[in-house]
Amino acid sequence: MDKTITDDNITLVKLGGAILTDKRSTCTTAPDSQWTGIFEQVANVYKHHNQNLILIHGVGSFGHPQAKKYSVRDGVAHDATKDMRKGVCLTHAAVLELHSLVIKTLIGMSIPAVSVTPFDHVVTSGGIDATTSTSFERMCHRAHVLLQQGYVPVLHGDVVMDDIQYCTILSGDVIMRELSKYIPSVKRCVFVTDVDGVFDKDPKTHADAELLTDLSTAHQFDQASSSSSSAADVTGSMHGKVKWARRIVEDSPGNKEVIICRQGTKASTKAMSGTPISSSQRMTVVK
Ligand code: IP8
Repeated sequence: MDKTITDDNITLVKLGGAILTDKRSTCTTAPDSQWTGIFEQVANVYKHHNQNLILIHGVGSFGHPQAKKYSVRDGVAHDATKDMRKGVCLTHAAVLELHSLVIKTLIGMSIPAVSVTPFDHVVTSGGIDATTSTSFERMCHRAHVLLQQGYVPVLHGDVVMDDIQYCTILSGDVIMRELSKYIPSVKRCVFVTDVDGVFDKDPKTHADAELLTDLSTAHQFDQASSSSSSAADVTGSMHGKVKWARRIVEDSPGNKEVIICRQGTKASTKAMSGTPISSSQRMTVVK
């Protein structure tokens, strides 16, 4: 588990909930072969490339269904009749169940993975969009220090307490943005998901959907055709990813590469390993 850690070559990788879990049911992981394949790919990148990784994972069916049922994202702002405390407990418990499996799998592959749980570090003020980066500093600092000590910090989407609306949902996509702001030397942020990148239409329902290999932050989507998900998802699925990917680029124009790619592909290995990206890769680079 020895590795020299410097602040160069830090890559942030978010493993989406759609690849780690079966989003059609509740608290169900992806099939074993897919699960193992995802972490073997990460482990190979960690062991064979000079990258210092901070991992973030989405929660899929371990958190979204519970958060949806109790309207945890809106807290008491919209539904004072729901038992918010129960919603917080059930959502956090489900998230931690998945998180524990992730950590154990990584350690089993000799990756020095340690947990940084947002619930313990972040308190928002009036939901995510109204909250300033100051609220995320403790969490980001903790992850950065652990990285410098030679660990692979692992964060995850979570429920967090909110000092105005009682609670809200913090997506791993937002965590990616906050970490990249807090650690200016981060050069690359990679969203690993179940599609090759961002398409002009939803590729799961439109056979003629085209991959957008370069996505400008100014690109306008056709809302009607670019989203579809029957599964519970309280953080916006691909739209959420694109929103926060754009913010990462806009925070630091020209300084960070933001890539959206599919798990298990050559493209995602290149993206995670810091290899220069060529235009022939099947992925989306947000610019
Ligand atoms: O799956 C959502 O995180 P994400 C967190 O990264 C919860 O969007 C608890 C729904």
